[in-house]
Amino acid sequence: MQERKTRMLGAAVLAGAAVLAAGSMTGQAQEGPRVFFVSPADGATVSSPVAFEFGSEGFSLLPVPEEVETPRWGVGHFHIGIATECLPAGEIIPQSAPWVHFGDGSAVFESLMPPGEHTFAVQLGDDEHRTIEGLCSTITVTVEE
Ligand SMILES: [Cu+2]
Repeated sequence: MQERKTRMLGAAVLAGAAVLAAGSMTGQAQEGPRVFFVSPADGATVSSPVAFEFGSEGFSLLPVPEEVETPRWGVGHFHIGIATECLPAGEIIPQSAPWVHFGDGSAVFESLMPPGEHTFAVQLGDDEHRTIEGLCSTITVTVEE
């Protein structure tokens, strides 16, 4: 009888741990999906051509289909804004400078840049290239002579 009680207590402790784990997972989920620069780091000094790598969490990166009837939910592709800031949510990202689309689903890019301090934006767009709330981040780097 005593042994059984101990086992039940063990189960209760495990259940408590599971609740705690679920609680911390909920905490992560509240942060939601995000996009970011894997490199360069914000504030870094780099040489030209500048090599970029984009990253994301909580979002599927897939090539844009040839024909889009309805943009797929939770799916998008990267865009880089060169020497510019994030666009507001809900806007269509222009198919022209300073924006470059990665409709093939890629996450790397190289760009020749003049020396000086430049801001870059990585912004997610859906199949219609429309920006999504919260899915953009910027870095400012210094390109050396
Ligand atoms: Cu696009």
